[in-house]
Amino acid sequence: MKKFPNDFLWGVATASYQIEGAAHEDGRTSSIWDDFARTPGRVYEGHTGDVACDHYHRYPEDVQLMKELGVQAYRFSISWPRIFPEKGVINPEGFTFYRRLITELKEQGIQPAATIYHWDLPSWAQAEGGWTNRETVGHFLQYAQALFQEFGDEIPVWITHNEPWCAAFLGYGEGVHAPGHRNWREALAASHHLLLSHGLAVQAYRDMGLQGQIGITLNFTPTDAATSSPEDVAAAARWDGYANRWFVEPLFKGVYPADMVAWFEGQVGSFDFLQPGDLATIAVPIDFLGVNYYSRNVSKQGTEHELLQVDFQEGGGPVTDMGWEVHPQSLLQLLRRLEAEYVGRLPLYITENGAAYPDSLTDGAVHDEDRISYLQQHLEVCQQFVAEGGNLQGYYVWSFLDNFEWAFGYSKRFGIVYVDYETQERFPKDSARWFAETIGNNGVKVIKREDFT
Ligand code: GBH
Repeated sequence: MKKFPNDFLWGVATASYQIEGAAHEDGRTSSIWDDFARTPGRVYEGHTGDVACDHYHRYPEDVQLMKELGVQAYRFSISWPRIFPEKGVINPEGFTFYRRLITELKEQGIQPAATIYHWDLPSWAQAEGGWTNRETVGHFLQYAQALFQEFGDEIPVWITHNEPWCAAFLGYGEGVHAPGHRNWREALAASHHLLLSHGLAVQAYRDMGLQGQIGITLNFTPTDAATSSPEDVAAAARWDGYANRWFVEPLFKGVYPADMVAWFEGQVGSFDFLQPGDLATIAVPIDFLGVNYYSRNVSKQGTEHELLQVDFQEGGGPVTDMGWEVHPQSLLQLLRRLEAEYVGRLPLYITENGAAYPDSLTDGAVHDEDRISYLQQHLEVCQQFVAEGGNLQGYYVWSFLDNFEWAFGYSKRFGIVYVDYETQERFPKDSARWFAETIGNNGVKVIKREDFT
């Protein structure tokens, strides 16, 4: 079996709104996801995160389960409206839950990695325009500083934002995530303000002299052209510009990609939200890049996506319950490209990778061989990248638990642990046991399908 380096970090990931529940407890006010979920027609069957996995109350049991699986690191996110239920007002009770969680993790020898923003913007901030309003950047900075003050010495790994592409473009452009707006000017302004708030938070972290690592997590969708025609190649380059380069270029090169600036200005007008000095702030050095990878896209010139004038085509490989193609080779190409073109020797972490499948619980067991196969194939390419000398330092599975899958509610299960939402009982799936063995071996154990019961 090919091994990972001895210090390779094995983790699991979640996000606050997707698992915590306790939506009205200990002073928490609403976020844009509470509001969005309550808007008819936005989330599958009107599901909300009110209870979710009730992790807010069950965290000791959950951390215990992580320990039993041998998990070394836990990536979770902090709920902004628990910490700042009102503009400018800190809620000390908001810190209490996270302090207890961190204590529990430390007792079990699990390293905490905190995401500051995983999409649950306080409703009070959205009332003033949310991420389209430059003032939200200042509110985020204040929130981040409060967290550094409170937990800076206890949390060694910080992720400013999770997938600003989703927060900006799915939230303000495509309207499928909160706050559900469909306005590309807003979406572009939001993308810029998210990036700017990242840079300011990193600077604040440095100014406080904290000794941990701070970075950002981006989602990447490697994009292949459906044909070699110049139109389709250009369409794929546009999608790549939108899905990937729009975020990674300002972060690592201090510029927005020129082809995309020209395209967006042609489509939606000039970039009046960009102010002198912003790009230098965005490009402030960070300690690692978090990579979320699920699938690739195959694109061609078309009309399906109005802003980009792109159509999508099936890749041809097997798909998960989300309809996303299983395509591990694109992860390998992505990691190589990031190193060659953007990050150089900066550490990379896979901060999310995983798959939804329609699991069924029988006699307390879930035989999720498709998920094992997905994880196995993606970890094999991680191993290959490391063997080539790539600086990939860890891997977090998405997700530890089945949870609230945003617009899909509870209808999609990404967990390696099954959650019975009636009883809140947890059942480790076969994939959890397989992952535990993988961690134990520090290498990818290849299980053949015939070996499943
Ligand atoms: C992540 O989002 C989230 O961080 C996490 O909270 C969530 O539960 C998890 O993944 C599973 O969805 O076809 O080019 O338009 C991932 C969101 C899904 C964003 C796929 C990009 C397709 C891009 N990504 N999506 S494209």
